[in-house]
Amino acid sequence: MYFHKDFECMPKADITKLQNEKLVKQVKYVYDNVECYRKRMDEARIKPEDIKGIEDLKKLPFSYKSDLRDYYPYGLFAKPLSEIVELHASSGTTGKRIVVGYTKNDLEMWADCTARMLTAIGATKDDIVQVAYGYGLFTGGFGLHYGAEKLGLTVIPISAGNTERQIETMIDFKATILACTPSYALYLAETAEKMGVVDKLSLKAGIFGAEPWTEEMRQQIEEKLHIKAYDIYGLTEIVGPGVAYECSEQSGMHLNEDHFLLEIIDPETLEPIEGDVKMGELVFTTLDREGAPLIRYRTRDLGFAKVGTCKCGRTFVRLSKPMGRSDDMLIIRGVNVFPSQIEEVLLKNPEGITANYQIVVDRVNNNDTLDIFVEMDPDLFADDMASIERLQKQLVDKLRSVLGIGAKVTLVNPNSLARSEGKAKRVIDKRKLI
Ligand code: DLL
Repeated sequence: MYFHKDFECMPKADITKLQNEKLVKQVKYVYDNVECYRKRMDEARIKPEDIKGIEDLKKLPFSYKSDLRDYYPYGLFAKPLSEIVELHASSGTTGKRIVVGYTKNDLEMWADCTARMLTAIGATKDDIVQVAYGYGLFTGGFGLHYGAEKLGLTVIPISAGNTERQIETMIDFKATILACTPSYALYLAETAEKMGVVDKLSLKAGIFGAEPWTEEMRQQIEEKLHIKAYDIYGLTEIVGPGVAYECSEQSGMHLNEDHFLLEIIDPETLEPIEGDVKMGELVFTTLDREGAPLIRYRTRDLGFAKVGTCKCGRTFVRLSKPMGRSDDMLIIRGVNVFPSQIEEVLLKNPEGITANYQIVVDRVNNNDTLDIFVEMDPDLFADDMASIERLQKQLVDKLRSVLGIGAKVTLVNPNSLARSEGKAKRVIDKRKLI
């Protein structure tokens, strides 16, 4: 099932042609309407006429999250506020928040993107979607909502939080699709188990994203909620959810290439990475955004792209699960460590532990320390101390072989770590506080 078959299954050559045409227009549009871009292009001695297509893209300067902060709140908008009909914002984990504005056309395009995403997982107007992403300035709630509405699904706009109530609602209203962060999906599953009502749910699928999650976490969610769990990717700066999404083949996330132009670069050399074997930083250019267009926006997300037609018939490039962010990478005793590597080890060894964990990095006597707290499941908790210690040691050994450095693992009591209703806070780096 497709929402816009003509675009989603467009031959590659036609997509490129369309991107070339849109890029030329978009570059002229931002040059004429956004002072920051005009200045940067003038400094680089580039005129809009120099950009004739994708092959000229690398002549253009990059843009960064710091630009959105420096020009906060409206400095990068290309339309007057009278034409901006909605604002969204993201606080991010560090620094000042950023604001993005949508015109009426931007909202239409966004709804199309999330409608494509829902269609790709097999949603129809007979489905009932419980949107448990936060509504508000965060893009998750409204983004899902607009697409679901466009497709004619029945929307339960419940937003995040009030977990037991969420489950009652899911049961009473017979929700068939759950939309929330993967960590909240696990929390919901855990709560439904505790309430003893998992078999009363009508869910068949979940559409999860907004934070990194591993295949192991996917498996746990699928097993606990008896659903198929789909990954979706997006970011506030580009449009929110609807940038890329899995189809029923689950072989990467289709990027809406007619709206968003992707480059993958080496974050060190800034050179493009060709092929689909190397990991690189995702860089996007919005091809149609009117309110807050972005050219060569460096996301800091690291991933792969797969070119070629998917078994589902879609021709759009497929993104891998983002492997982490270049700015989320922890450097511990000189070694690069991605939190996702730790999660993978923990969730591959689920015997005795749950998916609730926290990573704490600190510096003691000029030495970095890595502490990982993982909740035990109630069975192990009831077991003898020797079993707990044995498991702790096994995890330490496995982590050492994957990360190349030592970590201290502490198995803590069930339900002792904080739960999240939105994006989980897995890492506490105390070194930054010093
Ligand atoms: O999280 C938009 C969104 C809402 C996406 C709902 C999907 C579902 P931000 O708050 O600006 O926007 O955060 C964007 O989250 O740059 C990635 O680092 C991360 N991220 C988003 N989706 C995924 C995913 C929304 N599926 C930042 N896997 C992005 C891993 C993801 N990381």
